[in-house]
Amino acid sequence: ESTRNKLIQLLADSSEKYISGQLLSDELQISRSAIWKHMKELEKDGYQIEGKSNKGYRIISYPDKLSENTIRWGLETNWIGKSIIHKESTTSTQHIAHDEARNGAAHGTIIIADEQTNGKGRMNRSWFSTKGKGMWLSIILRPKISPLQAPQLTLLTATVLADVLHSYCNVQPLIKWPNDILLHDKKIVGILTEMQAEQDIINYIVIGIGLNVNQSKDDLPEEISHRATSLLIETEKEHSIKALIQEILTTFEKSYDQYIKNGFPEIKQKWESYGFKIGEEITIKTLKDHFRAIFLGIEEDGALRIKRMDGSIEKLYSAEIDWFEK
Ligand code: BTX
Repeated sequence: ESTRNKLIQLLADSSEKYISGQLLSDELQISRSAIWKHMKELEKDGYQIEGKSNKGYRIISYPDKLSENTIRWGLETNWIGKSIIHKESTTSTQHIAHDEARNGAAHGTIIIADEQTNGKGRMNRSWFSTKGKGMWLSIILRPKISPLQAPQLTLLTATVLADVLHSYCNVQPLIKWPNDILLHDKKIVGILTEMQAEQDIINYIVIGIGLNVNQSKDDLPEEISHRATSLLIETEKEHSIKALIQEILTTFEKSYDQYIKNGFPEIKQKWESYGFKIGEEITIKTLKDHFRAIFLGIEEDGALRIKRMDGSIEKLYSAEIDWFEK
């Protein structure tokens, strides 16, 4: 397994150029016929490899299957996804991310799984993560911002997903405060932000993103099928999860760097351009209250801005919103 990964890494590093069998055999300390056998194995896994007797080997194309190498290949970022952990199956990428972050994982480390058996939503809810049909991703961040600003990163993440869905998949997403992305009123993305902080410093933040990609209607569990959707359902075609991950990471890095440089105003503006039900009457649920109000948008710090029926304006930091009469 590790020889194989080193081999792929060497081929990936030399990119378009051929790398000789002799060089590979020296680097990996295995025979040239062992190299040849590895190449055959890679081809079985969907790698397209060209071998020329006087030049050596090169990768022509990667399989669509997710792995550390296939995600890294073609990912042009400066700091995000420089370290990638991929699991075929796991309880939750959030669990792995917390373990890794506690053990010092770098800013920008990502954890990705084909399947989660215990995917987490907010407030102990669960997140259905069908095998191979969606993007189940966690990003470890170590931002030098105050813990009070952390919710801004959730809003930022929502704008990144909305941007990618809009420009890359040609759909019209809306963001439901604070962090659900909807297509035709149905949830396609969920975002879960978890933080480890002390007073004024953030140790780390883990942002979990679940994006439904290639589920058919039948793949969605009954209990969510009326409120959930996927890219396949919306666009009637399959999408490459690997390409989506790369697009999302690239867009995330740009947006994050801008946010660190320029602060929240640009994110706020973008968020509001996608904001669902802005200017309309919604139902608001807080821990101790349940009422109707007008949704005005978000505040400079990312809080929810509402107008009560008596005309008073309020800022809310944690609330659930809905738009049905209950
Ligand atoms: P949330 O609490 O806003 O949403 C959870 C609710 O959404 C569930 O109670 C259910 O009604 C509905 N739901 C569950 N699964 C799906 C789905 N696949 N599509 C649409 N609706 C669904 C949102 O929490 C945060 C979700 C984050 C998921 C990512 S995946 C990678 C990372 N690892 C992990 O365990 N969680 C995050």
